[in-house]
Amino acid sequence: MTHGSADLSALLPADLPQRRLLRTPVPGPRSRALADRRSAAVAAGVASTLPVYVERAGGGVLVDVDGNSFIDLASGIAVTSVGNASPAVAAAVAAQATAFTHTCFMVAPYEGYVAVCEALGRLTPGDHAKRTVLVNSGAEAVENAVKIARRATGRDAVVVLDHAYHGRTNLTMAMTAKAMPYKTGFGPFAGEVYRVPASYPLREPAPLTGAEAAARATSVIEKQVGADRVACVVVEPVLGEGGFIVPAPGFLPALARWCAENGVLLVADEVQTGFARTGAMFACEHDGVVPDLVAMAKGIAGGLPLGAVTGRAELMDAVHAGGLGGTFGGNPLACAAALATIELYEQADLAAAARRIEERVVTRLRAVAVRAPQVAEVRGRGAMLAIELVRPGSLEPDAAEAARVARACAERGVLVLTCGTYGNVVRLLPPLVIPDALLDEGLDVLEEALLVGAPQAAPV
Ligand code: PLZ
Repeated sequence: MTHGSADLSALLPADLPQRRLLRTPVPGPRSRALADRRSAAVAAGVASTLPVYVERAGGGVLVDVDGNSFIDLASGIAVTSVGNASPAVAAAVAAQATAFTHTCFMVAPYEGYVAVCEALGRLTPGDHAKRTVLVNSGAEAVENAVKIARRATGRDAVVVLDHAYHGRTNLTMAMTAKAMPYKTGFGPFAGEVYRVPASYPLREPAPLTGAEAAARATSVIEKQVGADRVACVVVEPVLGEGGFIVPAPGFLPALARWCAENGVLLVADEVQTGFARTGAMFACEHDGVVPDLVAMAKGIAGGLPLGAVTGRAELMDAVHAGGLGGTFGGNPLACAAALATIELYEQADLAAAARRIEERVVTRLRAVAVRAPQVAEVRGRGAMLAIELVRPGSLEPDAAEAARVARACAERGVLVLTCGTYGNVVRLLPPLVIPDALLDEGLDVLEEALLVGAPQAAPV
């Protein structure tokens, strides 16, 4: 092992070459045929980033039905952090599938559910006594965190941040900031949800410390809602879909202090930031913040659907028996996958891998940014990294440029995603086990996409 890198190759499927390879134009003929079948069968409201159909995936590559092998800098939106088709996860799921696939934990319980709850109690921030409930998705985790917060405090109001994303169910749509595509035409939305300003350092009219940005938010709560009506403040420690926005230092601690002083619960939505993604097991750790409740999903189970809420025992247990649950919540296959996945995060120290990825990517992209006038900022934490694109010489968001860069990468065999309230952010979420050479090749392609065909600065 050399300094700054670690050999994680044992965690990759042995029979799948970790390489970029284009055999056909993107999309190839088989993918185009599937696209035709799709348009006659799949609801038009479900959109896909990549126009190809996947046949296999493993480690840091996706292989399509035409034999093209893409470098995966998306991880299925921060899910396959331990690598796609991780051998340890696949084996755990296969073993569980032959033992039993489902009983419903509310009908006939099993050890896997309990073991996942034990692990999450140990891994989430804070040494206090904790309890956990398992669900199926990120949105369901956030919904349950709000239910628990309301029941435990006896209060109704829920405070969320500008640029927040919390899901697509009715309550979580209300909590999500962006109308198109998430909310437009889907109302009316759940009530008692209040939005306050976030900390968005690039776009503040004047520089604001984290404490000042928190005071701006809490003053809106006090004036427009009333602190004593608020059950919880729900925050993404790094705003995800909103643009990978890292708040100014001190923002989250000041918000946490205000919550504690006012009997308001702090709920961390760690659905995207959790599980080693940002270089710590949970992103709140970077700010030394201990949330009352943590909502989790995505990276928890190596690609199987699982969500969770972990929180202070007295809050979680304020809910009456039978008040939490669901048919599939904590499905045995998902629990087996989660236990294998969590073991990988810990044993292979994938948080350290995320920090190495950050160093590698940020160094590289900051150098590119000097030559790419449309890059306003390179930011993020760990392996949750982004570049915000603007019209050169201004801060005017350039969504078309983000779409162009993502498309150019896809055509050259690299999958990157966009995000942001203004749609102008290109984000990178590589699997934490991605080989260095593959990551570097992906960055070569991204660099070329940024430098060739970009809009030029307007002449002065
Ligand atoms: N909270 C912070 O990032 C999911 C959304 C993809 P689910 N983000 C990806 C899309 O367009 O639907 C997310 C998140 C945060 C909650 C969620 C919701 O998680 O598992 O998609 O319900």
